[in-house]
Amino acid sequence: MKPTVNKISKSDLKTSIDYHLRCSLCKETPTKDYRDLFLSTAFSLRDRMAEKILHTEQRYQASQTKRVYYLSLEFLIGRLMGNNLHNLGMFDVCREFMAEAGIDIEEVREQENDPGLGNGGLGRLAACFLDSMATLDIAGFGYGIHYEYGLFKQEIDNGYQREKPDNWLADLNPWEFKRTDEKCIIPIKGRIEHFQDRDGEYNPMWLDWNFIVGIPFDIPVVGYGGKTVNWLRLYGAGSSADFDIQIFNEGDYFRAVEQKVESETITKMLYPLDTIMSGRELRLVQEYFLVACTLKDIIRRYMKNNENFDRFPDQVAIQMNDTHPSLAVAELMRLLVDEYALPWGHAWEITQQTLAYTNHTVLAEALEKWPAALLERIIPRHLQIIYEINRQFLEKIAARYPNDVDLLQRMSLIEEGESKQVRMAHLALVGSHSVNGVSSLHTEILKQDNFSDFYALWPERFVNVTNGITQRRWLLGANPRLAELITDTIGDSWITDLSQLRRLEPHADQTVFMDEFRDIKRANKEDLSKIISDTLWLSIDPDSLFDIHIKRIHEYKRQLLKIMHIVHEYLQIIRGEKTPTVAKTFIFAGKAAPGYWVAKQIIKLIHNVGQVINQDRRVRDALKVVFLPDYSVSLAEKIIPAADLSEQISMAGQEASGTGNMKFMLNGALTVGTLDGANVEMLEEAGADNIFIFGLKAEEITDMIKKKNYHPVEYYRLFPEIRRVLDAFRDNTFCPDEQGIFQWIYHRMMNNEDSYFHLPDFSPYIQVQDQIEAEYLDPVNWTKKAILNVARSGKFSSDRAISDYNRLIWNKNAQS
Ligand code: 26V
Repeated sequence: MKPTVNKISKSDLKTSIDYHLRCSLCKETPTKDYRDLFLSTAFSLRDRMAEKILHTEQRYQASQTKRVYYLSLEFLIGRLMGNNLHNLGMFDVCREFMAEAGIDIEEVREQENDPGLGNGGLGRLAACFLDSMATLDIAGFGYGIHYEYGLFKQEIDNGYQREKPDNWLADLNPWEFKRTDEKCIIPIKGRIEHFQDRDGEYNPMWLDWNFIVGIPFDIPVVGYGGKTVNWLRLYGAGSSADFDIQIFNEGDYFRAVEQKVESETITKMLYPLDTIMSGRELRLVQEYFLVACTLKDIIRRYMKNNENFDRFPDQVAIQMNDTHPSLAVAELMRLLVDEYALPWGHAWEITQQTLAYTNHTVLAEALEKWPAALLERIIPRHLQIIYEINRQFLEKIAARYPNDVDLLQRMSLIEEGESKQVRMAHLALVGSHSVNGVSSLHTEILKQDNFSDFYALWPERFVNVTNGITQRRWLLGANPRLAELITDTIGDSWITDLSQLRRLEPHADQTVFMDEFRDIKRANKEDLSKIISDTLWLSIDPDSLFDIHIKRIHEYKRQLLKIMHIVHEYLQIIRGEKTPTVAKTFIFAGKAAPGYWVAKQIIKLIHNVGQVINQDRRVRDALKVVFLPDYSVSLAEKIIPAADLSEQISMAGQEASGTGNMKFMLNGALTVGTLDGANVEMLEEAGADNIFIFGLKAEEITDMIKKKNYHPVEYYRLFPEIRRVLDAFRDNTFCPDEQGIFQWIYHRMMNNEDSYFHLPDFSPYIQVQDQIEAEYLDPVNWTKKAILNVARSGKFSSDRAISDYNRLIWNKNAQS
């Protein structure tokens, strides 16, 4: 599909940009001010997208298309200018227009804030899915929160992470439409009055509630080719002017202002993934607020064409991105039963048929539970509904498996204990017709382990949809050199059908193609070296092997294993045990949750190891360690195209899928990884010769945990290379001026505490790294493998993932 629909001439674009410079920004034309140019270009694109939103809507209306609503507390959309230009088919025209005025479009793109409305993989996945739904012409819409402050900005001070607020809206956001006319009112708090209706049926009333106002902000989402423009609707919280006036009239000025401030606080900031969320009342309110605003909006739209709810599941699919929006189960039931007076059973059928749930993690500490007492205070009616859902559910279980009290306790939506807790995953599972994991390994683990009782009950509900990424952002946008080479070689159909990349395979051993491919990688590495030298004043050799570990800092992702390997290499070289054959640059980036002590220590460790190694003349030409601060989507776009080696070394069984792994593969890096998440499928696609797999498998680890036969101390005794690295942490080798700060690592291992299995995987990791070094010495062989990785990455397009959702979940009962 070629983006011909939108052909725009340079002079039309100029007219539009000039118009916005003068009329929207009140600035003189022409201008060389990058910020003004960014804003006026964005406004020009928004004009076009607004028109297309209306056309798209007319089409959806005419065909009565089923609509998909993707509910997520996070959308990590990244900068939009480049992506919108590409998808509208206007990138080249815009670049030329700017070039003629002596302006580099990249400088203009740099002006855009990168909205950090997500923590990591889950939020970025949601953004890739929006791009794919629009490109596939699916009526799919994102619903999320208009946080005033995104994820904190990371600064580094003496190697320590410092968090700074991310006030991304301080400047104008040119993409969004604020739709005050579509604001909604959401009830909260209050009490339940236990009434009976005329027939003597229980009919509770939710009374004396306060209310919050939800104000939608719509951001257009344009599909490639520009035919379809959907939108992402983000709700900001405000208070009602009418309500304020009432209190004002009562003469209580301060209470009126307090009420306003309290409401607006709800969407102030995104919560960073932290250890315990259940104490954070405001987070629960955010989850409820999103769900309540969204369902009101969905039903309002549905009711335009319908008189009752009979067609609701045929017209509406709601995907819950993890359990964060799982209160949708209770809220939809409340709306149907309390507000639209449907019988419970009918409402329940509709709810189940409409909702679907995606699980994104097996980490126990990440499974959401909320204290029942908190729910009772914030949303008393919902707690009642959850209890009723649970009562009916457990009744069925008891009938089917009599006398199994244990099972009832395990499956209950309520965890009994000192204080009752609501298990949100169980609520989502029971209230949906589908639950999916995000890679085949992850889905298997859900079936066999976390949700095995539910799998035994409803095997047909469990589906796998392996994650994917959009090639429009992660290749066409992020790696223009490689994109051009590919298009010159096989045409541009890969932009909307990534499986076409297979046609590169015959070129994988053709000298001319290989040389060009290698030159591109080298040019990308030069670009990244420049960024590193500009931000860190560190000079990097673009011919060194770029070995890259970028993602959230978490123990299960094992940045510590990577650092142990670096320390091992360093010690080997300075002790004369190894003559380095390949110069290596180790690049890290990632944020640690503000309350996660170990993760923050790991950042400090990376910096200190870097400081020692980068200053040591003995390894000057062999090793460099770099930590790029403030990881973000736009930084990832610059780092990934420059990678030779992609580190995906999580403890097996812990990384649900990973999506960074796919981005590296698509950009011609080789992967070193454990058999975890989607790495398993990357191995299947790439072939064992083209990926470096090492380490324990998920079931081996489970087995060791079950048998309690893993003792880190034994590894310390048995393996000199482990001993040496751990002793270096104990002996302050990397903190001569800050004595003792890394001893916790040594002590943990000596205490037999290594929950993430660093030590059993250490020797295999070193071995595979030695193999990698040897293979990198043969550039022809390496380049061939890199090309094969690109050629075989087609499965990992989010277009494939969205087609899977569409077929297996959103249209399960449809004929197509
Ligand atoms: C949540 C929490 C909460 C508190 C403690 C620490 C912690 C650590 C991780 C999480 C994960 C939240 C869900 C999530 O982001 N999962 C990621 O989803 C991606 C998209 O499916 C997937 O590729 C990643 O493997 C998965 O970690």
